[in-house]
Amino acid sequence: MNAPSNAPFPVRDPALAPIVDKVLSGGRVTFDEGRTLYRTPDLPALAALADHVRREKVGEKAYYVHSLRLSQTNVCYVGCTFCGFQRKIGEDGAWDMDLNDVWNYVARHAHPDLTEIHISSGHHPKRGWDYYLDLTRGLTERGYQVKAWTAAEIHHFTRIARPKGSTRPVSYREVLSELKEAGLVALPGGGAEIFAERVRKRIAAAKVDADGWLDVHRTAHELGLPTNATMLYGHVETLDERLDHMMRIRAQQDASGGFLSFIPLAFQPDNNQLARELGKTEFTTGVDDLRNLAVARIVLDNVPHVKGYWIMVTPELVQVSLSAGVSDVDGTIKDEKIAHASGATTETGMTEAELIRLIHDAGRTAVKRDALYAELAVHAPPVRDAA
Ligand code: V47
Repeated sequence: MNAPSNAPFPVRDPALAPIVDKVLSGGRVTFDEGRTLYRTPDLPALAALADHVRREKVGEKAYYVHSLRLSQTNVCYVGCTFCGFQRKIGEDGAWDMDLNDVWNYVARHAHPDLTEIHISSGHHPKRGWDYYLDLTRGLTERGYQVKAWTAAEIHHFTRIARPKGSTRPVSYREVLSELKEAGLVALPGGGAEIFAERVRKRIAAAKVDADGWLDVHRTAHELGLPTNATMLYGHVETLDERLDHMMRIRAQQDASGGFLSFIPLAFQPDNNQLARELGKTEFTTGVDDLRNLAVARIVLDNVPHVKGYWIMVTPELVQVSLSAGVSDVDGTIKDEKIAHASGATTETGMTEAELIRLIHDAGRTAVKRDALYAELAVHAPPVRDAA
């Protein structure tokens, strides 16, 4: 039995029907309505609603970028319990590239279509501020768009950017301005984890707190640097804490407007302390992944894109999620290390042809973008023969 609703798709859950009608008429969901989205048994209607919101925003386009992931070090002093990537200096498996190592690495992965270098690495306790500026500048000079430095790293930089002998704290604004001057074009969304203090204390106690994370992004937006936002889910957080996380991002976006995309990150449960503490060996389920992406698309009505991160939830799930709110499939990535250090079972990269096929088989137009969503090439899906 369908519940009464004006939707152009069936809605069976009577609790969902008024929310569907509200969203279809342009309304914004409240926290309580978000709870209903997370709990409804009517997953097809939830996905159809998210799909409607996606279509209103981007039409039939699904975006990807030709990218390279650079993890120049896995040395990190922060000690987040969910992370299997981190090593201490001198520990087995630790690495730390100097600038020449980085230039050689990038030259090894060079490709005529490579546009974005996304840096994702550790907080090295010894590297000085100039190293990060030189790294950003050097990659920019080689013709790449640098999307780099999470809010947690920006927070770390305010400590190391202080001139010797100075006691004056360096601000987020100063650090970000210098990086922008060196060529930085955007910030990735990492380090957000879950904002709720209860969870943060357990999984990322020594990382920048929620207010600091949001403050860095606000400052970046004010300086004209767009950013992304992530949410790490599938560990100890409650559904209310996921919603609280999204609501804070939505409020920040209302205020400063520079988020380009939201990326839910599914907890990878291998080789990390949190998985051991929880006795967890299973990945998030497809329904949880899909529901989470759909809820994000509906709740985050002011964020242009929801990204399906195929590295963590599989290309197959991301392909299906293109009909449940997702408008971006990230990119070729090439050499992902963080998720794979915690047991990700996917490849560490995909070719552009594979990404285009994934998008086309979902019936969408594949749009190659740069780091700032400028459109570089449009690949319409091939016409299927009727037989
Ligand atoms: O901040 C670490 C997460 C993030 C695990 O901005 C884990 O376009 C799951 O931020 N299980 C880094 N997640 C990756 C990241 C990202 C990814 C894709 C796109 C963008 C973007 C940003 O990875 C970290 C942390 O939240 N992470 N360990 C784990 N075991």
